[in-house]
Amino acid sequence: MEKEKVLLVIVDYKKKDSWAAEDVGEELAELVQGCRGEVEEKVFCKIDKPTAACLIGSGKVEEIAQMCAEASIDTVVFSEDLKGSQQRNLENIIKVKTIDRTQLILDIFARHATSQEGKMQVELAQLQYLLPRLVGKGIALSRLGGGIGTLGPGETKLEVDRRRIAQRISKLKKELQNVGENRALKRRKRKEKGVPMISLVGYTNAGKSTLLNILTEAGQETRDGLFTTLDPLSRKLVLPNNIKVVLSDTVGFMHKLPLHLIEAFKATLEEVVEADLLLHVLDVSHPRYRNLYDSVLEVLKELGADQKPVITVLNKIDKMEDASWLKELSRTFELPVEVSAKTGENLENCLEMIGRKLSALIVNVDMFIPINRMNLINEAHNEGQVFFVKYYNDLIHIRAALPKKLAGLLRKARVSQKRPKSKD
Ligand SMILES: Nc1nc2c(ncn2[C@@H]2O[C@H](COP(=O)(O)OP(=O)(O)OP(=O)(O)O)[C@@H](O)[C@H]2O)c(=O)[nH]1
Ligand SMILES: [Mg+2]
Repeated sequence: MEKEKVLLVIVDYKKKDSWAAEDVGEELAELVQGCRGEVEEKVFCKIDKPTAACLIGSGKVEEIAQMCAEASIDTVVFSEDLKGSQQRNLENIIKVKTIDRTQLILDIFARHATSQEGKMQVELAQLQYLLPRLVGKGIALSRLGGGIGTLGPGETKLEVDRRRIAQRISKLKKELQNVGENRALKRRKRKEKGVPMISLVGYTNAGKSTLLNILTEAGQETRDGLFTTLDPLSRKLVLPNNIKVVLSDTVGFMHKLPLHLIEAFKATLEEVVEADLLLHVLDVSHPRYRNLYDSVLEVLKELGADQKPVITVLNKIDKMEDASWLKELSRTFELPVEVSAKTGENLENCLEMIGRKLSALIVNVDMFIPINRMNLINEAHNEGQVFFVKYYNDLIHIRAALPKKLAGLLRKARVSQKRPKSKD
């Protein structure tokens, strides 16, 4: 299939954004590539205030219309959200399909959703984006003939009226709540036993899934592109100091991540909110690493997870020609550790840091428990690290590193008896 030719309109509200307009443009171009489009032109528009009709001034719109005609552009993408009326007005003048950044991101999510839950979350975000834009007539999205920004939950659904969309939204919310409750139940069980939970967070494409794979052989898909992972995946991992933890990968963050998406992915992102420790994976080889870092902090704040203990994993150091400035740089991050998830460089150090950070949640036990409490030994194998078990007539001797809560249960069951005499 031939790539769609795209013209980007980068709207630059003077001083409103911490990102430079060029950087916004560059990331927008990456998003377009993620939708298999080709950026042909970039137009920068510095404005003070948005206009009601077209967001940008009418002179600029005419200019864009002309450029589109000359370069046979298929799609215009705005860096800022457009209202339904603005989108219609722009299309009337430019005569080319015009979408905004949020639609582009939703499109990539729609392309990458594979699980039932992922698909429902994306559909919910799409419909919530669509609903306020349907005011009045009810827009026929099929008019645009498909392609970037129109990849939706299916034409039949998109052609229904506002009321039916609202019904679909509440049905999706209910279904997602059910899935979310299931996940919450599993999480609660793990929590009850006190197994430490670690969440990988970070900008999209930072290397979170690559790190999960190298540490746990999870086999998670990794790719050079945006929003590869949409579904959370958890794996057990034993740290060098014998602490058993659960490590979870999840959806990547982005600068100004649309609120619809954060809301729709709430159940998925609960993993982050409930984690004992966050591993903030940052691609330090990226020219705008500091912006990426700050954007992730903003999303964490949005989620109410900005006060959690965190280790900053400065990733992709193998890509850096001169790593000497890294030492200097790393001081500016919370608990930094430099690694390469690709080559495995310095991962032991990273694991040790995690172990130290979590050691308060784990205790070592060396005790005897009655033989009828064998269930505790099973739990110890599942949730902790067992170094030694020996069975006697009516007692079991166990030495292990266990989550605090489980250790507490063992302590309650323990017998103060001295080690029974054995023949060996
Ligand atoms: N050179 C180098 N490349 C890496 C490293 N870690 C990850 N990558 C590459 O970076 C790209 C993105 O990696 P992923 O693990 O998919 O990134 P992610 O953070 O899971 O991304 P999303 O799922 O989109 O949020 C892939 O092409 C990886 O091979 C690293 O340490 N060095
Ligand atoms: Mg990933």
